[in-house]
Amino acid sequence: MPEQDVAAVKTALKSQRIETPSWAYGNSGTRFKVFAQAGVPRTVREKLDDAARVQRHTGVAPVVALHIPWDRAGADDDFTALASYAADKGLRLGAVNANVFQEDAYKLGSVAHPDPAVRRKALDHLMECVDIMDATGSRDLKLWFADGTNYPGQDDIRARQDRLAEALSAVYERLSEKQRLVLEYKLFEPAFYSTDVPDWGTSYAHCLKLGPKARVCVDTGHHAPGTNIEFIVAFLLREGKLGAFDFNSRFYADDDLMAGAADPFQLFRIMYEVRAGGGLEGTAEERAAEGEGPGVAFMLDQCHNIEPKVPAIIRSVMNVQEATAKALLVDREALAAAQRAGDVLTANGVLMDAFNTDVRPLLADVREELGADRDPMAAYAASGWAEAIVRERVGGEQAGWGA
Ligand code: PSV
Ligand code: MN
Ligand code: MN
Repeated sequence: MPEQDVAAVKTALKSQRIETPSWAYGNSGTRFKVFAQAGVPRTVREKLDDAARVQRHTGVAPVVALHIPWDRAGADDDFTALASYAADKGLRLGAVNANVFQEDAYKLGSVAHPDPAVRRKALDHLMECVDIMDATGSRDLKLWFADGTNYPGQDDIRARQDRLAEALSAVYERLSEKQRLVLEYKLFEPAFYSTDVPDWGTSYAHCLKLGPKARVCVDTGHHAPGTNIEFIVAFLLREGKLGAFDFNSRFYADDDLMAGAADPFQLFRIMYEVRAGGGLEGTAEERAAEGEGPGVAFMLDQCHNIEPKVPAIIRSVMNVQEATAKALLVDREALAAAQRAGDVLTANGVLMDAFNTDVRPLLADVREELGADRDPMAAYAASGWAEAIVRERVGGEQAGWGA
Protein backbone atom coordinates (compact mmCIF):
# COMPACT_ATOMS: atom_id res chain seq x y z
CA MET A 1 0.00 0.00 0.00
CA PRO A 2 1.40 3.48 -0.90
CA GLU A 3 2.74 5.42 2.08
CA GLN A 4 0.18 8.24 1.83
CA ASP A 5 -2.63 5.66 1.94
CA VAL A 6 -1.21 4.09 5.11
CA ALA A 7 -1.05 7.55 6.63
CA ALA A 8 -4.71 8.19 5.76
CA VAL A 9 -5.76 4.87 7.27
CA LYS A 10 -3.85 5.69 10.43
CA THR A 11 -5.41 9.13 10.66
CA ALA A 12 -8.90 7.63 10.38
CA LEU A 13 -8.09 5.03 13.04
CA LYS A 14 -6.71 7.66 15.39
CA SER A 15 -9.83 9.75 15.12
CA GLN A 16 -12.23 6.89 15.84
CA ARG A 17 -13.97 7.17 19.20
CA ILE A 18 -15.37 4.04 20.81
CA GLU A 19 -17.78 4.78 23.63
CA THR A 20 -17.80 2.33 26.51
CA PRO A 21 -20.95 1.64 28.56
CA SER A 22 -20.82 2.43 32.28
CA TRP A 23 -22.90 -0.67 32.99
CA ALA A 24 -20.35 -3.02 31.44
CA TYR A 25 -17.98 -2.17 34.32
CA GLY A 26 -20.57 -3.30 36.86
CA ASN A 27 -21.89 -6.74 37.72
CA SER A 28 -24.36 -8.30 35.34
CA GLY A 29 -25.77 -11.69 34.57
CA THR A 30 -28.56 -13.60 33.00
CA ARG A 31 -32.02 -13.99 34.46
CA PHE A 32 -30.65 -17.10 36.19
CA LYS A 33 -27.73 -15.63 38.10
CA VAL A 34 -25.50 -12.60 38.55
CA PHE A 35 -21.96 -13.68 39.41
CA ALA A 36 -20.40 -10.89 41.46
CA GLN A 37 -16.73 -10.22 40.76
CA ALA A 38 -14.19 -8.86 43.23
CA GLY A 39 -12.99 -5.33 42.50
CA VAL A 40 -16.10 -4.26 40.60
CA PRO A 41 -16.93 -0.53 40.98
CA ARG A 42 -19.22 0.57 43.77
CA THR A 43 -19.90 4.02 42.39
CA VAL A 44 -20.15 5.77 39.06
CA ARG A 45 -16.84 7.41 39.77
CA GLU A 46 -15.19 4.03 40.15
CA LYS A 47 -16.71 3.00 36.84
CA LEU A 48 -15.09 6.08 35.33
CA ASP A 49 -11.78 5.13 36.95
CA ASP A 50 -11.98 1.78 35.13
CA ALA A 51 -12.97 3.50 31.89
CA ALA A 52 -9.92 5.74 32.22
CA ARG A 53 -7.77 2.60 32.25
CA VAL A 54 -9.38 1.41 29.03
CA GLN A 55 -8.67 4.80 27.49
CA ARG A 56 -5.11 4.87 28.77
CA HIS A 57 -4.26 1.54 27.16
CA THR A 58 -6.20 1.93 23.90
CA GLY A 59 -6.20 5.70 23.27
CA VAL A 60 -9.55 5.65 21.43
CA ALA A 61 -12.11 5.16 24.20
CA PRO A 62 -12.45 8.51 25.99
CA VAL A 63 -16.25 8.56 26.08
CA VAL A 64 -18.48 6.78 28.59
CA ALA A 65 -22.22 6.24 28.16
CA LEU A 66 -24.45 6.54 31.21
CA HIS A 67 -27.56 4.57 32.12
CA ILE A 68 -30.11 6.30 34.34
CA PRO A 69 -30.97 5.45 37.11
CA TRP A 70 -28.11 2.91 37.31
CA ASP A 71 -25.68 5.85 37.34
CA ARG A 72 -27.75 8.04 39.62
CA ALA A 73 -26.54 7.27 43.09
CA GLY A 74 -26.03 9.55 46.06
CA ALA A 75 -23.22 12.01 45.56
CA ASP A 76 -22.98 11.17 41.87
CA ASP A 77 -26.42 12.69 41.35
CA ASP A 78 -24.62 15.95 40.62
CA PHE A 79 -23.99 15.38 36.93
CA THR A 80 -22.11 18.61 36.41
CA ALA A 81 -19.65 17.45 39.06
CA LEU A 82 -19.57 13.99 37.49
CA ALA A 83 -18.73 15.53 34.11
CA SER A 84 -15.79 17.41 35.69
CA TYR A 85 -14.65 14.23 37.40
CA ALA A 86 -14.69 12.54 33.99
CA ALA A 87 -12.80 15.46 32.41
CA ASP A 88 -10.13 15.23 35.12
CA LYS A 89 -9.62 11.61 34.07
CA GLY A 90 -9.35 12.52 30.38
CA LEU A 91 -12.87 11.29 29.67
CA ARG A 92 -16.18 12.78 28.68
CA LEU A 93 -19.69 11.57 29.34
CA GLY A 94 -21.51 10.29 26.27
CA ALA A 95 -24.98 9.02 25.50
CA VAL A 96 -27.53 9.09 28.28
CA ASN A 97 -29.53 5.85 28.24
CA ALA A 98 -33.03 6.09 29.62
CA ASN A 99 -34.36 3.21 31.67
CA VAL A 100 -38.12 2.76 31.70
CA PHE A 101 -38.09 -0.99 32.07
CA GLN A 102 -37.20 -1.88 35.63
CA GLU A 103 -40.03 -0.62 37.77
CA ASP A 104 -43.19 -2.47 38.72
CA ALA A 105 -45.25 0.27 37.10
CA TYR A 106 -43.84 -0.77 33.72
CA LYS A 107 -45.19 -4.32 33.74
CA LEU A 108 -47.40 -3.57 30.73
CA GLY A 109 -45.05 -1.06 29.14
CA SER A 110 -43.83 2.49 29.62
CA VAL A 111 -44.53 5.14 26.98
CA ALA A 112 -46.99 2.77 25.25
CA HIS A 113 -48.70 1.66 28.46
CA PRO A 114 -52.50 1.77 28.36
CA ASP A 115 -52.63 3.91 31.53
CA PRO A 116 -51.86 7.61 30.92
CA ALA A 117 -50.42 7.94 34.45
CA VAL A 118 -47.73 5.36 33.67
CA ARG A 119 -47.03 7.04 30.33
CA ARG A 120 -46.61 10.35 32.14
CA LYS A 121 -44.19 8.78 34.62
CA ALA A 122 -42.12 7.31 31.76
CA LEU A 123 -42.09 10.59 29.86
CA ASP A 124 -41.01 12.44 33.01
CA HIS A 125 -38.03 10.10 33.18
CA LEU A 126 -37.12 10.77 29.54
CA MET A 127 -37.31 14.51 30.22
CA GLU A 128 -35.11 14.07 33.28
CA CYS A 129 -32.56 12.31 31.07
CA VAL A 130 -32.45 15.38 28.84
CA ASP A 131 -31.88 17.53 31.95
CA ILE A 132 -28.93 15.26 32.72
CA MET A 133 -27.65 15.68 29.16
CA ASP A 134 -27.77 19.44 29.67
CA ALA A 135 -25.55 19.01 32.73
CA THR A 136 -23.12 16.52 31.18
CA GLY A 137 -22.95 18.12 27.74
CA SER A 138 -24.00 14.82 26.16
CA ARG A 139 -25.28 14.88 22.62
CA ASP A 140 -27.37 11.71 22.50
CA LEU A 141 -30.40 10.46 24.37
CA LYS A 142 -30.57 6.73 23.77
CA LEU A 143 -34.03 5.25 23.92
CA TRP A 144 -34.79 1.60 24.12
CA PHE A 145 -38.27 0.54 25.15
CA ALA A 146 -39.08 -2.87 26.58
CA ASP A 147 -42.67 -2.14 25.56
CA GLY A 148 -44.78 -4.78 23.91
CA THR A 149 -47.25 -7.54 24.66
CA ASN A 150 -47.02 -11.23 25.49
CA TYR A 151 -50.36 -12.41 24.18
CA PRO A 152 -52.43 -11.74 21.08
CA GLY A 153 -55.26 -9.40 22.00
CA GLN A 154 -53.51 -8.15 25.15
CA ASP A 155 -53.47 -4.58 23.85
CA ASP A 156 -54.16 -2.66 20.68
CA ILE A 157 -51.05 -2.66 18.51
CA ARG A 158 -52.03 0.52 16.65
CA ALA A 159 -52.96 2.42 19.80
CA ARG A 160 -49.58 1.52 21.27
CA GLN A 161 -47.88 3.08 18.24
CA ASP A 162 -49.91 6.27 18.74
CA ARG A 163 -48.86 6.46 22.40
CA LEU A 164 -45.24 5.81 21.51
CA ALA A 165 -45.29 8.52 18.82
CA GLU A 166 -46.78 11.01 21.28
CA ALA A 167 -44.04 10.44 23.85
CA LEU A 168 -41.28 10.54 21.25
CA SER A 169 -42.56 13.79 19.87
CA ALA A 170 -42.75 15.36 23.36
CA VAL A 171 -39.16 14.42 24.19
CA TYR A 172 -37.97 15.44 20.73
CA GLU A 173 -39.37 18.93 21.32
CA ARG A 174 -37.43 19.13 24.57
CA LEU A 175 -34.05 18.53 22.85
CA SER A 176 -31.79 21.48 22.11
CA GLU A 177 -30.44 22.06 18.60
CA LYS A 178 -27.21 20.30 19.55
CA GLN A 179 -28.88 17.25 21.04
CA ARG A 180 -30.29 14.17 19.34
CA LEU A 181 -32.33 11.16 20.24
CA VAL A 182 -31.33 7.74 18.96
CA LEU A 183 -34.08 5.14 18.93
CA GLU A 184 -33.00 1.56 19.42
CA TYR A 185 -35.03 -1.40 18.21
CA LYS A 186 -35.05 -5.02 19.30
CA LEU A 187 -36.87 -7.96 17.81
CA PHE A 188 -38.23 -9.34 21.06
CA GLU A 189 -37.54 -9.63 24.77
CA PRO A 190 -38.85 -8.96 27.32
CA ALA A 191 -42.07 -8.91 25.28
CA PHE A 192 -42.58 -12.22 23.53
CA TYR A 193 -45.54 -11.63 21.21
CA SER A 194 -45.37 -8.05 19.91
CA THR A 195 -42.70 -5.45 20.52
CA ASP A 196 -43.49 -1.79 19.91
CA VAL A 197 -40.11 -0.97 18.30
CA PRO A 198 -39.09 -4.38 16.96
CA ASP A 199 -37.02 -3.45 13.92
CA TRP A 200 -35.09 -0.74 12.11
CA GLY A 201 -38.04 0.05 9.85
CA THR A 202 -40.25 0.99 12.81
CA SER A 203 -37.48 3.05 14.36
CA TYR A 204 -36.72 4.71 11.01
CA ALA A 205 -40.37 5.59 10.40
CA HIS A 206 -40.68 7.25 13.82
CA CYS A 207 -37.36 9.08 13.39
CA LEU A 208 -38.32 10.31 9.94
CA LYS A 209 -41.54 11.83 11.30
CA LEU A 210 -39.76 13.37 14.26
CA GLY A 211 -37.13 15.22 12.24
CA PRO A 212 -33.36 15.61 11.78
CA LYS A 213 -32.48 15.29 15.47
CA ALA A 214 -33.86 11.73 15.58
CA ARG A 215 -31.83 8.80 14.31
CA VAL A 216 -31.77 5.03 14.50
CA CYS A 217 -29.53 3.09 16.88
CA VAL A 218 -28.42 -0.31 15.60
CA ASP A 219 -27.68 -2.77 18.39
CA THR A 220 -25.94 -5.65 16.62
CA GLY A 221 -27.55 -8.23 18.92
CA HIS A 222 -31.15 -7.19 18.27
CA HIS A 223 -32.02 -8.93 15.00
CA ALA A 224 -33.43 -12.21 13.86
CA PRO A 225 -30.68 -14.75 13.14
CA GLY A 226 -29.35 -14.35 9.61
CA THR A 227 -30.35 -10.69 9.24
CA ASN A 228 -28.05 -8.76 6.93
CA ILE A 229 -27.12 -5.99 9.36
CA GLU A 230 -24.68 -4.33 6.95
CA PHE A 231 -27.53 -3.74 4.53
CA ILE A 232 -29.45 -1.91 7.26
CA VAL A 233 -26.34 0.14 8.02
CA ALA A 234 -25.83 1.03 4.35
CA PHE A 235 -29.46 2.01 3.93
CA LEU A 236 -29.65 4.14 7.07
CA LEU A 237 -26.39 5.94 6.33
CA ARG A 238 -27.59 6.71 2.82
CA GLU A 239 -30.70 8.28 4.34
CA GLY A 240 -28.68 10.22 6.93
CA LYS A 241 -30.51 8.34 9.67
CA LEU A 242 -27.87 6.14 11.26
CA GLY A 243 -27.18 7.67 14.67
CA ALA A 244 -25.37 5.07 16.70
CA PHE A 245 -24.26 1.51 17.18
CA ASP A 246 -24.59 -0.61 20.25
CA PHE A 247 -21.87 -3.13 19.43
CA ASN A 248 -21.86 -6.59 20.95
CA SER A 249 -21.74 -10.18 19.72
CA ARG A 250 -24.38 -12.84 19.70
CA PHE A 251 -24.65 -16.48 18.85
CA TYR A 252 -28.36 -16.88 19.57
CA ALA A 253 -30.33 -13.86 20.77
CA ASP A 254 -29.35 -10.71 22.69
CA ASP A 255 -26.26 -12.41 24.11
CA ASP A 256 -24.32 -9.16 24.78
CA LEU A 257 -20.94 -10.87 24.36
CA MET A 258 -17.77 -8.95 23.53
CA ALA A 259 -18.03 -7.10 20.20
CA GLY A 260 -16.25 -9.00 17.45
CA ALA A 261 -16.08 -12.21 19.47
CA ALA A 262 -18.76 -14.25 17.76
CA ASP A 263 -18.42 -13.00 14.21
CA PRO A 264 -15.51 -10.72 13.35
CA PHE A 265 -16.38 -11.06 9.66
CA GLN A 266 -19.81 -9.55 10.25
CA LEU A 267 -18.26 -6.68 12.20
CA PHE A 268 -15.90 -6.08 9.28
CA ARG A 269 -18.78 -6.07 6.79
CA ILE A 270 -20.63 -3.57 8.96
CA MET A 271 -17.58 -1.34 9.29
CA TYR A 272 -17.00 -1.51 5.57
CA GLU A 273 -20.51 -0.12 4.97
CA VAL A 274 -19.85 2.58 7.56
CA ARG A 275 -16.72 3.54 5.69
CA ALA A 276 -18.43 3.39 2.29
CA GLY A 277 -21.23 5.62 3.62
CA GLY A 278 -18.78 8.26 4.86
CA GLY A 279 -19.15 7.36 8.53
CA LEU A 280 -15.41 7.41 9.17
CA GLU A 281 -14.69 10.72 7.48
CA GLY A 282 -13.70 13.93 9.25
CA THR A 283 -12.17 14.50 12.63
CA ALA A 284 -13.52 13.10 15.87
CA GLU A 285 -14.68 16.60 16.84
CA GLU A 286 -16.53 17.09 13.56
CA ARG A 287 -18.25 13.77 13.94
CA ALA A 288 -19.22 14.55 17.52
CA ALA A 289 -20.88 17.83 16.49
CA GLU A 290 -24.53 17.68 15.47
CA GLY A 291 -25.13 18.49 11.83
CA GLU A 292 -21.57 17.67 10.78
CA GLY A 293 -21.26 14.61 8.60
CA PRO A 294 -22.96 11.33 9.38
CA GLY A 295 -22.26 11.65 13.14
CA VAL A 296 -22.35 7.94 13.96
CA ALA A 297 -21.60 7.07 17.59
CA PHE A 298 -19.67 3.81 18.00
CA MET A 299 -20.84 2.52 21.35
CA LEU A 300 -20.43 -0.81 23.05
CA ASP A 301 -23.41 -2.35 24.83
CA GLN A 302 -22.37 -5.60 26.38
CA CYS A 303 -22.11 -7.49 29.64
CA HIS A 304 -19.18 -9.42 31.02
CA ASN A 305 -20.85 -12.04 33.12
CA ILE A 306 -18.07 -14.59 33.47
CA GLU A 307 -14.92 -12.80 32.28
CA PRO A 308 -13.03 -9.94 33.99
CA LYS A 309 -14.67 -6.73 32.88
CA VAL A 310 -11.95 -4.15 32.21
CA PRO A 311 -9.82 -6.37 29.93
CA ALA A 312 -12.98 -7.63 28.21
CA ILE A 313 -13.84 -4.04 27.36
CA ILE A 314 -10.28 -3.44 26.15
CA ARG A 315 -10.57 -6.53 23.96
CA SER A 316 -13.87 -5.31 22.54
CA VAL A 317 -12.42 -1.89 21.71
CA MET A 318 -9.53 -3.63 19.94
CA ASN A 319 -11.93 -5.86 18.02
CA VAL A 320 -13.88 -2.85 16.75
CA GLN A 321 -10.61 -1.20 15.78
CA GLU A 322 -9.45 -4.29 13.90
CA ALA A 323 -12.69 -4.46 11.94
CA THR A 324 -12.38 -0.74 11.20
CA ALA A 325 -8.77 -1.05 10.06
CA LYS A 326 -9.67 -3.90 7.71
CA ALA A 327 -12.60 -1.90 6.34
CA LEU A 328 -10.24 1.02 5.67
CA LEU A 329 -7.82 -1.30 3.84
CA VAL A 330 -10.39 -2.32 1.24
CA ASP A 331 -9.08 -1.13 -2.11
CA ARG A 332 -12.16 0.77 -3.18
CA GLU A 333 -10.88 1.55 -6.68
CA ALA A 334 -10.15 -2.09 -7.40
CA LEU A 335 -13.50 -3.02 -5.90
CA ALA A 336 -15.39 -0.47 -8.00
CA ALA A 337 -13.60 -1.61 -11.17
CA ALA A 338 -14.47 -5.24 -10.51
CA GLN A 339 -18.07 -4.29 -9.72
CA ARG A 340 -18.37 -2.24 -12.93
CA ALA A 341 -16.99 -5.16 -14.92
CA GLY A 342 -19.41 -7.55 -13.24
CA ASP A 343 -16.40 -9.55 -12.07
CA VAL A 344 -17.97 -11.25 -9.08
CA LEU A 345 -14.96 -13.23 -7.93
CA THR A 346 -12.48 -10.35 -8.13
CA ALA A 347 -14.87 -8.04 -6.28
CA ASN A 348 -15.36 -10.58 -3.54
CA GLY A 349 -11.60 -11.20 -3.49
CA VAL A 350 -10.87 -7.51 -2.90
CA LEU A 351 -13.03 -7.55 0.22
CA MET A 352 -11.60 -10.84 1.45
CA ASP A 353 -8.02 -9.64 0.96
CA ALA A 354 -8.70 -6.76 3.30
CA PHE A 355 -10.49 -8.96 5.81
CA ASN A 356 -7.64 -11.47 5.81
CA THR A 357 -4.96 -8.85 6.42
CA ASP A 358 -3.31 -8.97 9.82
CA VAL A 359 -3.88 -5.39 10.99
CA ARG A 360 -2.45 -5.88 14.47
CA PRO A 361 0.99 -4.41 13.68
CA LEU A 362 -0.65 -1.37 12.06
CA LEU A 363 -2.86 -0.84 15.11
CA ALA A 364 0.10 -1.26 17.43
CA ASP A 365 1.79 1.62 15.56
CA VAL A 366 -1.39 3.70 15.74
CA ARG A 367 -1.60 3.20 19.50
CA GLU A 368 2.04 4.04 20.00
CA GLU A 369 1.62 7.24 17.99
CA LEU A 370 -1.40 8.09 20.16
CA GLY A 371 0.67 7.62 23.31
CA ALA A 372 -1.24 4.46 24.26
CA ASP A 373 0.09 0.89 24.44
CA ARG A 374 1.07 -1.29 21.50
CA ASP A 375 -0.44 -4.29 23.25
CA PRO A 376 -3.24 -3.02 25.49
CA MET A 377 -4.12 -6.44 26.92
CA ALA A 378 -0.55 -7.10 28.03
CA ALA A 379 -0.13 -3.55 29.31
CA TYR A 380 -3.31 -3.84 31.38
CA ALA A 381 -2.24 -7.18 32.80
CA ALA A 382 1.15 -5.71 33.77
CA SER A 383 -0.35 -2.50 35.21
CA GLY A 384 -1.46 -4.02 38.51
CA TRP A 385 -4.89 -2.35 38.19
CA ALA A 386 -6.81 -5.63 38.41
CA GLU A 387 -5.11 -6.49 41.71
CA ALA A 388 -5.38 -2.94 43.07
CA ILE A 389 -9.15 -2.72 42.60
CA VAL A 390 -9.65 -6.08 44.33
CA ARG A 391 -7.55 -4.82 47.24
CA GLU A 392 -9.05 -1.37 47.48
CA ARG A 393 -12.70 -1.76 46.59
CA VAL A 394 -13.87 -3.42 49.74
CA GLY A 395 -17.07 -2.60 51.58
CA GLY A 396 -20.02 -0.83 50.06
CA GLU A 397 -22.26 -2.23 47.39
CA GLN A 398 -20.99 -3.19 43.98
CA ALA A 399 -22.62 -1.57 40.98
CA GLY A 400 -24.81 -3.73 38.84
CA TRP A 401 -28.10 -3.82 37.06
CA GLY A 402 -30.58 -1.98 39.19
CA ALA A 403 -27.89 -0.53 41.46
C1 PSV B 1 -31.73 -3.74 25.56
O1 PSV B 1 -31.52 -5.11 25.33
C2 PSV B 1 -30.40 -2.99 25.49
O2 PSV B 1 -29.69 -3.35 24.35
C3 PSV B 1 -30.62 -1.50 25.60
O3 PSV B 1 -29.61 -0.79 24.92
C4 PSV B 1 -30.53 -1.27 27.07
O4 PSV B 1 -30.30 0.07 27.42
C5 PSV B 1 -29.36 -2.17 27.39
O5 PSV B 1 -29.60 -3.33 26.60
C6 PSV B 1 -29.22 -2.53 28.81
O6 PSV B 1 -28.11 -3.38 28.95
MN1 MN C 1 -28.47 -1.92 23.32
MN1 MN D 1 -29.70 -5.48 24.09
